Amino acid sequence: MKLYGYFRSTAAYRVRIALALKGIEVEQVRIHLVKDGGQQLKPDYLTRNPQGLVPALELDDGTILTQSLAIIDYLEAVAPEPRLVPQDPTAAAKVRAVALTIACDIHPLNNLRVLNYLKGPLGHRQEEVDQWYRHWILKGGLEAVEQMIEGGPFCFGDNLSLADICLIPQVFNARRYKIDISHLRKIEAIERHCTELPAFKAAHPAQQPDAE
Ligand SMILES: N[C@@H](CCC(=O)N[C@@H](CS)C(=O)NCC(=O)O)C(=O)O
Repeated sequence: MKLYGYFRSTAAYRVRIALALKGIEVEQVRIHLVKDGGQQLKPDYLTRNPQGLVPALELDDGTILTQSLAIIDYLEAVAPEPRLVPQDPTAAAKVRAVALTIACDIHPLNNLRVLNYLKGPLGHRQEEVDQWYRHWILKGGLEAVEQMIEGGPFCFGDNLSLADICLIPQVFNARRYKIDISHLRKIEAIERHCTELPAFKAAHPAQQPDAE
C-alpha cells in the first residue's frame, strides 16, 4: 500500500497513527503542499484525489481511498486489532463525536487552502488570518472537545480510540501556530501521555521521511 501524504498534514498524521497502531507498513509518497504551488493540485495527483487534499491510500490492487476517517474505517475493517472505535454503541458515538468535531468542524476551517484564500484572494493581513485560526481552533473547537472527553490517560479513560487519533494531530497543529491551550487540562494530559507511545512517536511529523 502507498500513503500519499505530507509530514505536517494533520489528516495524514491521523492515518499514520492508525497504521502504526495496527502494525501496517506502507510506502509513503510525499505530496508537498507548498512547493510548486502545491503538488496536491497537480493533474497527476488530482487523478488520485479529485479534492486535491492529502491523504490518499492506494491499495495493492490500485484502488485509491481518500478521507482520513474513511481510510481509518477501512483499516479497522481489515485489521480489527486494536479496536479504535468501541463496540458499545453509546461509547462508539461519543468517540465518533469527538473525531467528527475535529475532522469536520475544526480542521476544515483552518486548512491550508482556507488560510491561503483569506490571505490571497480576500486580502486579509497575516494577523487577521492568525486571529481566524485562533478563533476557530479554540471556540467551539478544542474548548468544546475538552468538555466532551472524559480524560486520562486517553480521551475516554483507559481506551485509546479514534478520538485520540484525531486529537493529537490537531493539538500538534495548534502548537505549531502557537495557540495557548494551557487551560485545556485534560487535552494537555492526553497529549503528554499519547506522544510518549511508540505508535504516536512513529507517526509524528518530525519522524517522517519528508520532514523539513
Ligand atoms: N477531510 C479530509 C481533509 C484532508 C485535508 O484537508 N488535508 C489537508 C492537509 S491536513 C490538505 O491536503 N490541504 C491542502 C490544501 O489545503 O491545499 C480528510 O480527513 O482526509
